[in-house]
Formats: sequence, C-alpha cells, structure tokens
Amino acid sequence: MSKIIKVKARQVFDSRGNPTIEAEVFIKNDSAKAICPSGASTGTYEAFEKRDYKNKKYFGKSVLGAIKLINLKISKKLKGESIHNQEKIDSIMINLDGTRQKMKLGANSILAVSMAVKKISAKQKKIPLYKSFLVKKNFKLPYPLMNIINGGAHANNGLRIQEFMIRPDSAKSFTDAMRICFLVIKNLSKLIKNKRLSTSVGDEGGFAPMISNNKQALELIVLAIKKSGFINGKDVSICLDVAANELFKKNKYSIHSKNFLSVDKTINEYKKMIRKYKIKSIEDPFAENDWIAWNKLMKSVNKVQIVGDDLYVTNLERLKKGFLNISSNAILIKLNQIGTVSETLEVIKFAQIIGFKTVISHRSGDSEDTFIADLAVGTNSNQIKTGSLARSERVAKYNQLLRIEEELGKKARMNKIH
Ligand code: 2PG
Ligand code: MG
Repeated sequence: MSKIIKVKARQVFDSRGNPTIEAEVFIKNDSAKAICPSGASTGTYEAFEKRDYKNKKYFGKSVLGAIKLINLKISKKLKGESIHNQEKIDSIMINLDGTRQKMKLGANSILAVSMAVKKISAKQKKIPLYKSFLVKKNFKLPYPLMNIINGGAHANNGLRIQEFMIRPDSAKSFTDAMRICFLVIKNLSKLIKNKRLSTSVGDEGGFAPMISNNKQALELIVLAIKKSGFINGKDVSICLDVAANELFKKNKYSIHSKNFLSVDKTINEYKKMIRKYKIKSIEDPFAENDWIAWNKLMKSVNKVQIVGDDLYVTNLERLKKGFLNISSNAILIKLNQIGTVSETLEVIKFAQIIGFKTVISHRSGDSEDTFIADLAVGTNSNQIKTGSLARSERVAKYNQLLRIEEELGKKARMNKIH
C-alpha cells in the first residue's frame, strides 16, 4: 500500500504565467501532487532551476526536459520505495543528481517530487500535512508577514526596496492577525486611491503604485496603520525585504536612490529608518557575500530581526557560516532554494537550535499549492511570508492557515515573535 508505483510530472503554470513542474506520486489506489514555485530575485547559491533554456517555443522557460527526467529517471529509481521514508527518497534523488547545486536533475524536478511524497505519506497515514513534520503536539500558528507594497524585481514602479511588509504583532489568533492586516490593507488602498495613484498589484499581491521613493511608501503604510486604529511598532510592525543583492555594486549599496553609499552610510540609513518608522525586521539588508557588512549591522542594531534569505539560501553550510559570523538572527526558508523537504527540515532544526527565528516563505512565482502553510505550523516557525491579501496563490496559504487554526480549535496558539 505504501510503496511508490510511479511518479508522473506535467508542465503547469505559475502565478507569473511561467511554466513550472507539477509532480504526482502514485501508490496503489491513490496519488498526491505538488507544484514547484520559482523566484525572481534569486541568490547565486540557490539550487539550480532546470528549464529548457534553448527551446524558444516558451522563450526558454519551459520545463519539459526536467519533466522527462522525472517521468523516466526519477520514477524508475523511486519505484518500490516506501512513501514514509522521506529521507531515503530525498537522498536517492540527491545521489541520482550527484552535483552540489542539483544541476543535473534540477532542484525544481526534485522538489516537486519530494513535496508530493510528503503529501501522499500524510494522506495515507490519514493525518493532516502539518502533523507530518517536526512538531507532534502544541501546534502554533505563525505571524503573517504581509507584503503590502511591492517594489524591486516584483514590480516596475522604481521602488528600490523589494518588499514593504506588515506584521500584526498584537494578534491573539491567526483569525485576528488576518483581520488586522485586512484593515490596514483596505485603508492603504483608500490612501493610494486618494493620491490618484494606481491600486494595481505586483507579483506578490501588494500594491505597486508608481512611487519611487521608500519614504513615500513607508509614510503611506504608517498612515494606513494609524487610520486602522493601530499603533505602529506595537500592534502592527513594518518589516522590509531589501533584497540588497539587486542594489549592490563595488561594495556600495543604493537602497534609496541610484546613488550608491558605503556600508557604514547604508547602516546609518537603516538605523534612521528603524527609528523613524519603527521597523522590526529587515531581510537581506546586504548582498549575499558581504559577511562583514551583515555583522556590522548586527552589532549596531538592537531588537531588530535581521533575516538572511539570499545570504543562506536555506543551505546548512551557509547557515553555519552565518551563525559563526553573527550575521543575522533569523533565516528565511524556501524549499526550492535547497530542493528537498528533508534538507529543508534539517536547516530549520539547526536554525532553531542556534536560536534563530525561522520564517517560511513563498516565492514571487508561486501557485495554488499550500504546502508552506502546513510547513510553517509543523515546524513551529514564528512567521510566514506569503504576500498580501490579493492574488489567490498568496491568499490560498493564509486560507489554509485559517483552516488549520479552526481544526486545532481551543488548542490553537499563536507563535512567539519576541
Ligand atoms: C524574496 C522572495 C519572496 P523571490 O526575495 O524573499 O518574497 O522573492 O521569490 O523573487 O526570490
Ligand atoms: Mg528575500
């Protein structure tokens, strides 16, 4: 009953309309499927995303080659394996690939299969997916980090910082968290309309008005928080993803304008923003190899969450380096940066042992798959970052968390932020 009969993959489309992989794992009388997401502002050290770069029919973006590899090679290798042995299945695929960054099979092929195996295993055990990860009882819901103004590589408005997020710190439940974010987003929409700017949204569902300076975006959010009856920095906190890889040239950064500043000056700018807008979390404030700058920032700020995304790429070796270097106090977790469920869990476990906060994240190109919502609860992760309350591929994750909260009933608790 619990042996894999075959794995079948197909090409489907992500939220940006780009081809991606859906893998379906079959056992006797049942199957489960999973879809791989895809990033836009990717780190150099991420596992490889395999596409048909030379096939011009889909501008080089199709994944037909990767699908062939799943249907022929991976399916054959996994036939007869137990769906409950996730680590073995993942290591079979890792070995079959044989490269550090999963260059041969592609992390997108491997991950789609890995997630589908996890799903079919939970399904067969008749347990909800969130109960199949690390936590076995006392489940906690993560705080949402909602990306309500999109910039950088996720919009074409000229905003240099990629993500302006809110976190409903005073929420007592996930339902409450959603209501707080809902109010701020609706008020923000009104404020943007009043300025005669567009309320159309970017790749992650946040507004993408044609404004090009960070200050304007931050002030709109501060006002929206106030108009909703909340206190900025207490009830609701502003959080940023700078995605500084994109704003880096010759050891300098251009976080506000096309003007590039030294690391020390950039740190001063961060400190000013933290003070003025009560910013509580900054992701990727510096580039992926600028370890010294990360450490300098850690030494000069207090009580601010510093999150490594492109810095760590959900990779254990890089996380260990960051820990020794005192580079951050939190890590962003993206399954497709590393390419298997087992490796992702290993990184989460280590991060929690060293006292880092774990923030489970979507990709800017995502799908209706809600795997990460369950992953956040099942790993006791403090936060989840999965866009705004717009675009169904983002909202789907929040809706899944509402279902999980309902199922947990009286036992449901929010996680700790501080
Ligand atoms: C990020 C992500 C998700 P992308 O930088 O954190 O918000 O973006 O998927 O484009 O890398
Ligand atoms: Mg990021």
